[in-house]
This record gives sequence, C-alpha cells and structure tokens, in this order.
Amino acid sequence: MSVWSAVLTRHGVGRCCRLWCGVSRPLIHTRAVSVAEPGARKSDEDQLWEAAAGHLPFSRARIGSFFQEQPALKNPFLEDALLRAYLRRHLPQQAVFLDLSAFGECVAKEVDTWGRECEVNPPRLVHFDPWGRRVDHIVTSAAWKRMKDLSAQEGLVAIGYERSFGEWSRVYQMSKLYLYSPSSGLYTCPLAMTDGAAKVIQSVGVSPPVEEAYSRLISRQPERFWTSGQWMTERQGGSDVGSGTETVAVPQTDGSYKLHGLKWFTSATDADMTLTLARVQDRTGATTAGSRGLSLFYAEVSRGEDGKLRGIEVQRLKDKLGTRQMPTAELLLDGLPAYRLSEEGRGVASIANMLTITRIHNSISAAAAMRRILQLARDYATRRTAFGKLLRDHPLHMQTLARMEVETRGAFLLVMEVCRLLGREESGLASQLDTQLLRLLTPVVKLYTGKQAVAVVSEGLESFGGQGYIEDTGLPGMLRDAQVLSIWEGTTNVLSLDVLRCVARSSGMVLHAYFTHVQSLLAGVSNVSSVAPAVKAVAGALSELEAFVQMAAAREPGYLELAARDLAYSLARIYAGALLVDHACWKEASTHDIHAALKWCEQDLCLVASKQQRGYYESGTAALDAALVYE
Ligand code: MFK
Repeated sequence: MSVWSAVLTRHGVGRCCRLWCGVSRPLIHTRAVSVAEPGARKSDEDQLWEAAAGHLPFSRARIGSFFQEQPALKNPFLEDALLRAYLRRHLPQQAVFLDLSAFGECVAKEVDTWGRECEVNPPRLVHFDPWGRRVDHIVTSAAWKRMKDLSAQEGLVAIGYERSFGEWSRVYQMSKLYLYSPSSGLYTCPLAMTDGAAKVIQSVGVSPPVEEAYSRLISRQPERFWTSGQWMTERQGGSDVGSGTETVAVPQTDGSYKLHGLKWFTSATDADMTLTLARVQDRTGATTAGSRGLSLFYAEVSRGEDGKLRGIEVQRLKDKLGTRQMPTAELLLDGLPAYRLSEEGRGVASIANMLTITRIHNSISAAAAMRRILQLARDYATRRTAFGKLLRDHPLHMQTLARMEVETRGAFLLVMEVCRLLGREESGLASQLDTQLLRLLTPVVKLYTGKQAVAVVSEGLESFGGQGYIEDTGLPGMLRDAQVLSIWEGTTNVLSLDVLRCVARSSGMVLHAYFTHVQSLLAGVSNVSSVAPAVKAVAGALSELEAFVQMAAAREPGYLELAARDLAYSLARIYAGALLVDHACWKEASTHDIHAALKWCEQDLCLVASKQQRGYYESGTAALDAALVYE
C-alpha cells in the first residue's frame, strides 16, 4: 500500500469526501498546508501528512506537474510544402523565396504577437473630448498601427503594382498576404480595400485629384502609405446596392461634391481615404433611382482645424461576432467633400474592379485560415498525448487532418489560379479566354473558399479538444474571423447569382472558357496512370456539367436560379480537381500530391447533375421550400 493510500485509509478521507460532495475527491490538501508553530516538534501525524503530500499530484500550494505544451507557430512559409512547390513551379526566382522565407520568420516570431494584441486590445470610439466637444476619435492599438507600417515596408499592396515579376507579380503579392493574413489582426481587411482602391483609380485614370492618393496607396514608405475604405453598404442595401443606396452628392461650384447619407458598414474606418457610391442631385434636387443612378466618389478622411472630422460623424462602432481587431463603423456623411471618379451613373461598374480585388483577397484569407489551423493542429498532434500515444499516432485523428489538408489544397490552388489570371490580365498578357475565366472564377472562388474556411477552421478547433474553445489560446477567434469570409463582399447566394449574371451577360462565353481550360488541363495529364481515377472523375463531372448547362439553358428562368448555388459549387470542385491533378503530374510532384488529387476527386464533383436527377430545381420545389420554412 502506498503512503498516499495509507493516509487515506487511516483518516477515512475518501469516505468523508464522498459524503460531503458526492464524489470521491480526497480532501487531503486542506490538511497538507496546516502550519505548525515555529520551533514546535512535528507530530507523527504531521510528518505522515507531509510525506504523503510529497507524493500528491495536487495541493493548494501546487497545481500539479503536468502542463500541456502549446501548439507552436513555425515559419508558415517553410511549413507549407504546397506553397513552396507551387512557387518552385511557376515563380522560382530566388528573390521571392528569400523574401517569403524571411517574412514567414518575421510573422511567426513577431507579427503573430501583434495580431493577438489587436484582438485583446480592440478599437474603441471616443465621441467627446473631456470638455464635451465632439471628436469622434477611433482609438486603435499600437499593434494595429505597427501593422500599417509593416504593410508598407513589406510592399503588401505595392508588389501588385510594381510588377517586378511580370505576370506572376500578383501570385507573389498574394503569397505574402497568405502568410500574413492569419497573424495580421485583420489588417488584411484595410489592405484588401487599399488594393481595390488602387485598382479602381488605375482603371479610371491616375490623374488629379487622385494622383497623390494613388501614389500613397502603393507606397512602401510607412510615412507616406495610405489605406482606403470602401463605403458601399447602407441601411437598405448591402447586397442590393442599386436600390439601397440613399446617399446623395450635391454638386459644388468648383466641380467637387458634398455627400450626405448614412453608411451602415464602413470597415477599417481609420483609413485615410475612401471610395463610395452616391446619387448626383440635379438642380431641382432630384436623383436617378436604381443602379444607373449611382456614381463613384473619392473622399479623404481628414480633420479640420477644430479637430473634428470633415463632413463625417461616427455614429457607433459595430459590435461584431468576429473581426473585432478592426474598427467597423456606422458613419453619417454630413457634407463630406468628395470628387466624382466615374461618369455619372457608372458607379457600380467602376467599383466592380474593387470588388474583384477584395473578393480575391477574401479568398486568400480563407485559404490562409485553413492552412494556419492545420499548421497548428499538426504541430499540436506531435505534442499532445492521449490514450497512451501522441495524437499523430491515432489513425482517425490523422484521417481528419488529412481531409482538412485536401480541402485546403483545393482552396489554395483555386485561389492561386485566380491570382495567376489577374496577373496575366494586368500585365497585358491575358487572352480573351483568361479574361472570361477571371470574371467567372472570382465569385466562384470567393464563395467556395469562404464556406470551406468556416468548415475547416471549425473542424480544426476540435483537434485541440477543449482548449480549442478557450479564448486566450487565440483559437476561437480564428473561427469567429472565418465566419465573415462568406458574408463580406457578397454572400454565398449573392455571388452564386453573380455567376449566373456573368454567364448571361457573356452569352455563355465564360462557361466556354471554363470548359476549354479544364479540358486542356485534363489533356495534359491523360496518360498519367497514378492519377487516372481522378482524371476520369473530373472528365466525367465536366461532361455532366456541360449536359446540365445545355439542358438548363432551355428551361424557365427560375430553374437556373434554384440551381445557382450548386452550380457554383460544381464549377469550383471540378476546376479544383483539374488543378490538383495537374499539380500532381508536375515533374517534382510528391506522392502526397497524388494522394490529395485522388482524395479530392472522390467527392461528388458535379452537384448540379446529381441534384437535378432528384428534381431539386423543378418549379414546384420553390413553393415546397417556402412552405416548409413557414409551416
Ligand atoms: C472584413 C470585415 C468585415 C466586417 C463586417 C462587414 C459585414 C458585411 C458588410 C458588407 O455589407 S460587405 C458588402 C457586401 N455587398 C456586396 O459585396 C455587393 C453585393 N452585390 C453585388 O455584387 C451586385 O452584383 C452588384 C452591386 C455588384 C451589382 O448589382 P446591380 O446593381 O444589379 O448592377 P448590374 O446591373 O448587375 O451591373 C452594373 C455594371 O457593373 C455592369 O457593367 P455594364 O453596365 O458595363 O454592363 C456589370 O457588368 C458590372 N458588374 C457587376 N458586378 C460585377 C461587374 N463587373 C465585374 N465584376 C462584377 N462582379
């Protein structure tokens, strides 16, 4: 019998405890800390208690000797075999590898801590100064400000405009953002809008009054660098911008405008400038309704000599599920000085360039969130023991992580494909097919990766057990932040309808580009036996998709609308399958690449075909769905 059980038996501690609280919990710690009189001889009993305490795992003075090692964030570039392989294949320049490797080290060693600081020290709004004057000051953390300087120094926007790597410059820029995003404290949100604003200005022409702003948006000098907001959503319109925008633009004699309206979601509201939409008033005060009445405006966010924001009142900061690191505000525009950038009535078409960029950034953040939770989970699996062995030695745990890995790989290759196409378009190398693919894939990739990120990050939290649910590990915030990815910049359904719209507007040419490109990817790998089942699956799904599209084109308009979401998913899964197979057949591909391609292609790649066969999109189903919801 051990000293411990001898003591318990002798004092009947277990029994006493059972009577007291209903469970067998030794109360010996209450005894072990009793303090003897100084100099007094210890009784036999005390000595026995002390001896026993030496063997105890818990006491009031000790909390046990086991502490779980936490998951370590290592250099995310060196930890990412797929990213490095992708770059070795397409952009093997040493400068890129050196930069990403050094940046990855900086992210793991330093930036990640700043990101955490942004989370625990979120922005707050100070409405009044101590003497009652309205100041509307959004106070942000020191870490948030450091993120701005870092973004400039690292060229996180600039790289896309310097184009030092030609058509691959966007891939380089987005690779860097991919490493940065999960540690950035959501600073990638203002960077997305900054990049989008630079793109819009470039497309409408870099001339006064935005010449200076443009040079600041793409600057690498922290003291010059500006960020931009994108104030599009109003109380009536987040998705339906055309009918929901109430803001009016009142012409001034000098050719500028003053804006009056209420912007409901303005993210990264501490930006230096913004692009926004408004309706120009004519002399009678009338405006044009709908999308065609909207124009695009540029405005600087500045303060007058009285310290007050010019033409802006910050109503309140939003109380959000996640992305709390970043200020999102409701703004009253009360005579905000602005310049019109688009032709009158061409606001939506002009801001669409910004949407393309922010949706690609969104997709990068989605793929990055998946990659990051996996990196942490796989590290943790080498540190955590359960049931006598490390988590990495439990086959079911490894199966779960492997499934997450396959999802992440598909997302990564899809996003990089869009970045590749964007880079080709911007460097003047895009064929018509490339341009059409870019238009179609941008909403597809955004909606698909946004949803995948929530699922993968949620699954990832489970691999930490209860710790995945504990705030100060930083893990729950990853799930909260992932949830915005399927909402911000277009929800899943809005983007699914955007897919239909671009198919219709191009008279089907975007789909023609899609089929042509997937077929060319498959043709390049048709003789590779190791991926033959995957090639067969993608080719089969592609044929099903083609047949579905032809059939659906002849159906009533509502038919395709009901199929829109499944169609977008099918487009994403088939394209990702083709990319995974293509990557698995690259000369330096590993057996893991082959395994990933095969696994991906085992799922239902063409959802629309299987659901159409079950009558999901027939006209009666809409009424049945509505009746089911409102029963
Ligand atoms: C990260 C922190 C987040 C914090 C919390 C935030 C919570 C969420 C806050 C938000 O509200 S985020 C904003 C969400 N809203 C959106 O993303 C907008 C969604 N709506 C759309 O995407 C609509 O499709 C859109 C407003 C762009 C267009 O609708 P319309 O008014 O019906 O316009 P229309 O007639 O389809 O297109 C007008 C022109 O734009 C056409 O050009 P043309 O006149 O030359 O033919 C279109 O081709 C062009 N266009 C439209 N969408 C395009 C596009 N061009 C390229 N790409 C596109 N995606």
